[in-house]
Amino acid sequence: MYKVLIVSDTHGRNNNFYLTLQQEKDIDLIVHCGDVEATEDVLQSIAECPIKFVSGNNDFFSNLPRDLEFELGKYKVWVTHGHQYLVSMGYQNIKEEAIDRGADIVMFGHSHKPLAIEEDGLFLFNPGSLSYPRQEGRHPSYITLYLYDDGHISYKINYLEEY
Ligand SMILES: [Mn+2]
Repeated sequence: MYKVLIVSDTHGRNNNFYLTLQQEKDIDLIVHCGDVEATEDVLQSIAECPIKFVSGNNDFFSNLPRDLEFELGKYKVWVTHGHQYLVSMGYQNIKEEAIDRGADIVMFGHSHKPLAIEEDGLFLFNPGSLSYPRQEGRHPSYITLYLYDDGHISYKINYLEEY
């Protein structure tokens, strides 16, 4: 089994990322969907596995890539922050672009509201924000994604209860 932690929109406030790693063990890969605010070295120093980053709309002067594509088992993953696809208004634009790119999974952030759905053969994952959640209840959120040996995946939106 391969475990992926998806986080986003930490905005330089990294305590909840630390708390997340306290409660999630055996992570193989972390994906950060942007708005890192120049603390990628701090985040990487806390983690014991590689972190893939993309830049967000608040990552001024950042050298992080705007988009990333990689393979996760049989799945093609596309990661982007999401502001260029107006994800705060809905996920139709980013869904269409993901399908055009031939992606099986799109990971994004920006809205600070978690989402994990499968539609028309595409998985859409937005972990929400660990620092400034905006969904009802406003608990910091992240997604855990598991790739099993038989090739299928499962996923879950998780919330920090104490932070
Ligand atoms: Mn943000």
